Amino acid sequence: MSLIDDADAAASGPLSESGGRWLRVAAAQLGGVARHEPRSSVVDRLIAMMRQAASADVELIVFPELALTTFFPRWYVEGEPDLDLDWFYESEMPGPDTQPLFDEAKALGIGFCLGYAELTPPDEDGRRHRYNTQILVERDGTIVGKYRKVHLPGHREHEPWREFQHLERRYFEPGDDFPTWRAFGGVVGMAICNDRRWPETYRALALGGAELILIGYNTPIHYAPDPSQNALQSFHSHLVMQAGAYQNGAFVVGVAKGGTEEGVESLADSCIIAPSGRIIALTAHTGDEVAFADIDLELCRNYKETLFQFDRYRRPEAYGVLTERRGPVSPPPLPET
Ligand code: CDT
Repeated sequence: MSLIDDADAAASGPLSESGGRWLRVAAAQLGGVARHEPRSSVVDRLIAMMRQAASADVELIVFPELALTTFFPRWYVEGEPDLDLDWFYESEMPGPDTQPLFDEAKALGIGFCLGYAELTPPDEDGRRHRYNTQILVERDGTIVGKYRKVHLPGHREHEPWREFQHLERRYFEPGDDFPTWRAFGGVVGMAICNDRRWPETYRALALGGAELILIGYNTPIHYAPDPSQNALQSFHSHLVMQAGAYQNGAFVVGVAKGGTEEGVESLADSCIIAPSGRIIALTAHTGDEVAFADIDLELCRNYKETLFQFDRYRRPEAYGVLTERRGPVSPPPLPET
């Protein structure tokens, strides 16, 4: 009787050489966006970086989470009478303000990934829904993928003890899947900010074949529930994305809205990570900046077909607990002696 399964029966040996699937990809980090900065001004900044990237023959440029506006979940609207919440959402994509970005991308032949706040048309019950969304746009200007943030961090109610709010759980509904798409010569998936801290994100995407994972983020340096983490923000951000890349044999592009925005200092350190887990491009400053790298998507096979050959080595039958419950259940306490 064999204790191994079918995947083991396949012949194994060193990976054979094959031609590369090269892509030049850029992380387009944004500095702060002011609360009243018009969309047209932000779109001009995005277009400037797009042109810079295109002049270096970049084929895909990745912008951050909620790239079109300031990070508005830092305000509780009822406490901010002149804050029109709906102003921060896009009800069409492209819309009149974002069409120039699509036009420029098509003219330059460059694809892009963009995060924004989405307000849907009314559903059959007349309800409009709000998501923290990211889209993937091919080099011909067509939207090939849309992802809605699954892990919404922060809180729902006003918490005045904080220096600033993090009300994503009030202003957005969560997405509920991690789709992947064939685009840019490979298989691409997306995630948004807090998603990058959860190993399930990368694993779900990799089970959809993801070779390239695009992640925009807004990470305040100050973490109110535990400020001892403030000094570790950059380390933690790189730690999780490097682990996600390596453990899933994928490239990861992590892109910040960094710098100081409305008085809140945010992490920069945007980067491109290889399936080895190593950072191969990194921004040097905290403002608008393009960092790019040449990536060979074939390199994913070095990991996906060896150490992390999922269909050979994973044990989903032993992982039932991962989807059975959300929180931990520890063994019962030891009896008092
Ligand atoms: N945007 C976002 O998800 N930011 C969170 C901040 C920490 S939770 C308050 C992050 O994980 O970076």
